[in-house]
Amino acid sequence: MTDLLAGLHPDKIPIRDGVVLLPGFCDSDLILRAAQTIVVAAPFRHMTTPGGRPMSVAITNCGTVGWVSDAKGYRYAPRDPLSQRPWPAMPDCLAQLATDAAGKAGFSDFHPDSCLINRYQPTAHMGPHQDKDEQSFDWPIVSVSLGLSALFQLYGDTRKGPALNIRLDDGDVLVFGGAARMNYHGVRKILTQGPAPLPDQRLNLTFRRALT
Ligand code: MD3
Ligand code: FE
Repeated sequence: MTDLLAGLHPDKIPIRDGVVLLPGFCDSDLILRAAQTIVVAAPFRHMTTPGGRPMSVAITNCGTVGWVSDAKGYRYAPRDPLSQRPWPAMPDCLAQLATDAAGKAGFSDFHPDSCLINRYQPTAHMGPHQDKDEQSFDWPIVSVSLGLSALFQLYGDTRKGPALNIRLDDGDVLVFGGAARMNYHGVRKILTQGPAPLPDQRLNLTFRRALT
């Protein structure tokens, strides 16, 4: 420990088996610039759930495949359904960030092939769910938070029972793998107090290995 106050600002917080929070791990200005180039090529859109309702969260993707939802269900697809073009490539700096964060959390050799970008306006939320559209659950998921803070909820193997509440702030990275990979989780609320580089929205980037 380099100084007496370092313990008050840990750079790695174990949350539970398989879940590690890396507070302020990323430079949000750099990630934001990379995200903006993606959004120019593949704009945010509100996808429709298989049940026919628009999601309150708007999304886009980069990488070899991107997560999509429509009347046919949830899946990863190689092309943007809006443009019929391949999703923008994942910038090397983003792939590197995900590999580095996973490594710091104890998951070596993570090489994402997909990044889902979620945009939350202050009234948006994401109900409790599992991420199970990937071909293998052996890889972790790396989540990067930018802009407004969120109240994130982590459940266990069911969406019943108590949730762990975690506030995710700008620049925070959360890594999920191993025993927690199939945990239910959701975004309860966007927190509009406090300064943020993005004053009126939250972006969340989740790096995934969708294909084997
Ligand atoms: C826990 N996104 O896109 S990221 C999602 O903040 C999603 O936008 C939320 O859940 C967001 O699917 C939460 C944190 C996260 C991502 C994947 C997980 C938590 C997870 C997979 C398993 C367990
Ligand atoms: Fe999820």
